[in-house]
Amino acid sequence: MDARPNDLAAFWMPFTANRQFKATPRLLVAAEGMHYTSHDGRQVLDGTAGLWCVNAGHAHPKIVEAIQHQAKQLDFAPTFQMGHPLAFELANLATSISPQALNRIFYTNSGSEAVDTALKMALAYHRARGEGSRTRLIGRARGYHGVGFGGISVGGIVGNRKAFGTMLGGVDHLPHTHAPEHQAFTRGQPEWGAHLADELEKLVQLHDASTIAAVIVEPLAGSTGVLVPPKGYLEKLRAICSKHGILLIFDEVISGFGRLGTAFAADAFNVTPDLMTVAKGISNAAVPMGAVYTTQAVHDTIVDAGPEGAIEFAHGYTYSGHPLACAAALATIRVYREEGMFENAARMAKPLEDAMHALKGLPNVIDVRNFGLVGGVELAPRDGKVGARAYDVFVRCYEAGVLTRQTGDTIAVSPPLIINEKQIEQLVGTLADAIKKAA
Ligand code: PXG
Repeated sequence: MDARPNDLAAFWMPFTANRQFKATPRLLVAAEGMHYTSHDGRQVLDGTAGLWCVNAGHAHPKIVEAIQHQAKQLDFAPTFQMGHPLAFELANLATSISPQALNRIFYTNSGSEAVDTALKMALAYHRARGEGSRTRLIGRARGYHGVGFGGISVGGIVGNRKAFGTMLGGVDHLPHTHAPEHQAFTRGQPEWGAHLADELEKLVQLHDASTIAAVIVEPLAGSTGVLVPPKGYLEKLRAICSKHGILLIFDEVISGFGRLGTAFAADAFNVTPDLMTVAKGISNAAVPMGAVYTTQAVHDTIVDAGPEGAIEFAHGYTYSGHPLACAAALATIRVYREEGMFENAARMAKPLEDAMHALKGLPNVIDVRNFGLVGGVELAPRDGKVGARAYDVFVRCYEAGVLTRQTGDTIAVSPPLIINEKQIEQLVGTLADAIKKAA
């Protein structure tokens, strides 16, 4: 076999500046707890939980053991017209920590698949109710819902859309809620912006409720640079959706599983959607997994509408409920519970908030945003080049032993939920130094 470890050409890397990366690669070779080991043997503090997903910390022994055991016991079993016990056991456990109304769960392998599944459920639900005219889907500017055609259609990040044609038809968008002139340096939820939910009423007036199936939003938008929902905004969206028979989908791929100091953003903001997409933290990213939670009403409407013996929802993936993913997720949720990780996230939210807001006043810092165990610091772009300064900060942090995440001109931090105060100091202290050096 011709394995060429020093030749980086064949791997076409996702969401990466391939030429730039391959000129100066950064490789991670091991991980444990709060730290990665880099290929040059350095310990790197994981300030991003991988990609917002390793919420329990790396290589937790109970999760590792569960996967090892399962690989030996039952490597794969179909879930189409067949089943295996762990898939049902996980569904029971996963719905025991979700908002009470969301007591049914459908498995996928990623957040992108969860989003496309939820959008299809919304269409199938209305059709089963005899309202097949409800086909329109509403997303939001700056929304990120993965990279499937459904997800990029309702998504609102131009760079993820412009190269890929005309998208799904019949999609419209709400405006985003980011307004630095009213909100800059807010701790937690901004006071300003709830009225932006009224834009949904305008879309209803434009299209008529009888044509609208669902609204999808991230309760807290992550990828677009940490946008915290204004006070009252999600409540208003909920009320308008309910008034017009529109399903509300929360995309909790990032906000789910403790990220905000509660099991879900729905708990943190006290607003319950009709469907909720998750991934990442459900299995601590140890084996890929995503899912859609729904209300019993959505489930029963679709399932009860099918004739006896017929497949009710013509959708699913070979690996929906993969045994290894189920084993990882079961162990993960138990670990979250047994070790009080959501509670630790809630305790660490304030120290992280204080540390992040102390960045105010450093060169080029134009905003700091935070909620739960998520922080974002936005920098003025360098020489009109979007992202160049933040990329510089990201690289400097990495070289100084801290992994952060750059999105546009924002540096986001979202550490594993097991972080302690000293590690928060190191994370944000390193970030502060890098911001000064990148001035
Ligand atoms: N919805 C949301 C809200 C997400 O954040 C997805 C869907 C798609 O999930 P998959 O598993 O298909 O990637 C995501 C993914 C970042 C970053 O640093 C965020 C994501 C993925 C990679 C990087 O902002 N979110």
